[in-house]
Amino acid sequence: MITTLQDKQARAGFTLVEALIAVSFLVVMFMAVAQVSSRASDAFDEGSAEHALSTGTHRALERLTHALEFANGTGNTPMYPAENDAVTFDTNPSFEGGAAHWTSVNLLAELESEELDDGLDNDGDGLVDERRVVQIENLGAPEERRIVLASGVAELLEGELANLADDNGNGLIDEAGLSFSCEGEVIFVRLTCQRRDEGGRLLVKTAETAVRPYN
Ligand SMILES: [Ca+2]
Ligand SMILES: [Ca+2]
Ligand SMILES: [Ca+2]
Ligand SMILES: [Ca+2]
Repeated sequence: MITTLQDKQARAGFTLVEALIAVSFLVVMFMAVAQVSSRASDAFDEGSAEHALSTGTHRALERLTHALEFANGTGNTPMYPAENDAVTFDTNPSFEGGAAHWTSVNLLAELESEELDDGLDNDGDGLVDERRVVQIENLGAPEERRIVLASGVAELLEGELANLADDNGNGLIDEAGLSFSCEGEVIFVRLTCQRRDEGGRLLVKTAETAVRPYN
């Protein structure tokens, strides 16, 4: 078979077109893969931020519950206001020297260290006037101990506005992001925590539990 110069040129031209198509196809494929994996990693970031928030909120509530379980009514008078954002009680007596020594415990929410109660995000974490939950043992004594149980705690419980009305329909008016209430010997604890995900979206998690102290 005789191949003319024209044929050779045509074949070479066709090969070049093929190569261009193949390269374009590869570029498109690569971009599609990159986009999918970027979307997947966004979803993963979002999912892991939500998971961390949920885990942190439940863990904090568990630790609050655990502290309250050992609250003792036979030490100093326990203070369980009907509705409040803080509780104080005595726990863990030691009997050194024959007399009972109690550990006083305060459970409360306070502003995070760089945050002011001014409607602004002072510490630049994307949350406004956020609190942290602290367990303070022996407040004011030399052996005072502070344990942070949760951070990013909302000023008000989820769904609540500061308007003297019960916006979230739980029977409490303008309750705080950490809220306690009592019914008989049962203490109800509610907690709303927040954080921003990688994309800046506000994530909110609320958990609630009830506890009856042993004593
Ligand atoms: Ca803040
Ligand atoms: Ca602030
Ligand atoms: Ca309410
Ligand atoms: Ca309200």
